[in-house]
Amino acid sequence: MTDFPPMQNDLLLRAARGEPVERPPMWVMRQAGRYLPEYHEAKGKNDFFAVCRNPQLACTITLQPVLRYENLLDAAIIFSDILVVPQAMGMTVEMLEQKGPSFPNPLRKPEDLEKLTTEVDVKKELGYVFEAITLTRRELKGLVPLIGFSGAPWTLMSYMIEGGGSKMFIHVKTWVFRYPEESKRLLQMITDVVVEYCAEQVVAGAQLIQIFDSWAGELSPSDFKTFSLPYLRQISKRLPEVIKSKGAEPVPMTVFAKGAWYALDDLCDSGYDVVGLDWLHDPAEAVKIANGRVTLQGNMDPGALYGTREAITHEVERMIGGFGGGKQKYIVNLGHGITPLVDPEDMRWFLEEVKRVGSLQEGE
Ligand code: 1CP
Repeated sequence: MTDFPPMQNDLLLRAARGEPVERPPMWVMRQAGRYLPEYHEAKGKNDFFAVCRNPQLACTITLQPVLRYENLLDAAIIFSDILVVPQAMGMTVEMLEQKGPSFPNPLRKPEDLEKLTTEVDVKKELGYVFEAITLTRRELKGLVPLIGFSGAPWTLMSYMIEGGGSKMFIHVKTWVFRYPEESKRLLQMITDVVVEYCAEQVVAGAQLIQIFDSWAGELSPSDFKTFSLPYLRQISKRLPEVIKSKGAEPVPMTVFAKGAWYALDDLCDSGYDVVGLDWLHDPAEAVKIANGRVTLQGNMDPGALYGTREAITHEVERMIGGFGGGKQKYIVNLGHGITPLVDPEDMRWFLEEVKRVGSLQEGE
């Protein structure tokens, strides 16, 4: 195991473990990325996945928001993408400028499963992610914890079958309703890779793992229980064991199942320490449902960052107030990733207001 510098700020880890904190920690999904001019500068003309595969560049971009918003952000998230897992399983994924990810040969028929690599050598295929994590953890010098992540099996399956982003999910729904058994076989193949991938991220230095189920909301409550939840549960159950078998210490785990508001109760019992919420949840309602079982993370509408300063302040007060002031079992975030064209100074205002409101004592 590598020795890393001691932590100067461990608010995120304490909140994730359910310990009381002076103020709620904050970070923002997709905080390293397209709204930052320094991201475009560092990326230059490089292909997106070439940047992911370059540990030095990935480290630089991961640090950008932490340095720009010094003393405001309480976590870094490693710069990478959820689609490196399908790549490791043998699929080609390209990132098209202005269009997003594209798979030239998506899985369209159950026979296509034979094209996937069966025994994925995660350390070999994704070694560049682990190198980037170790380098970034060192460069962070203990400033804030480093988050590792993976896509959830259902979300990754959707991309692998649709061949990119989707509005109607025609192809993956065809699988779910025509080939349910083959769908489960694919979900299991992805789950096995995700467990190994997340474990190696922790061995490399990741201090919390977040699983992004960005397309959870495309499933009915009943289908979520069949095609997503069992695999999310498998990950939370197996991951700590696999981490220990590699001689490392398990870390807190977060699940973010976007759109699956109906599943909050189940997610609170799914073995994760933290449950991420999108902005369709009313904070006070979510607190009631969670009833102290997990730490909640979220959930301001990312669109509020296009609003006035007054509007942002109002939303921050409403959010933190709804989560009961946030001194326990709460992590501030947006309800989904920060979107392009947000003014980085408006993001600063958001973070400053979170720090101010989150530091107020009861009655202030
Ligand atoms: O700070 C960070 O969070 C940056 C690291 C990061 C993360 C956590 C990136 C960089 N991508 C992700 C996760 C990711 N990627 C998710 C889960 C989170 C979410 O729901 O937003 C998803 C669904 C993807 C897939 C993806 N990659 C999309 C969405 C496409 C669609 O379906 O509409 C896109 C546009 C990308 C490209 C991408 N990934 C990351 C960045 C900075 C970019 C933009 C690339 C560029 O134009 O430079």
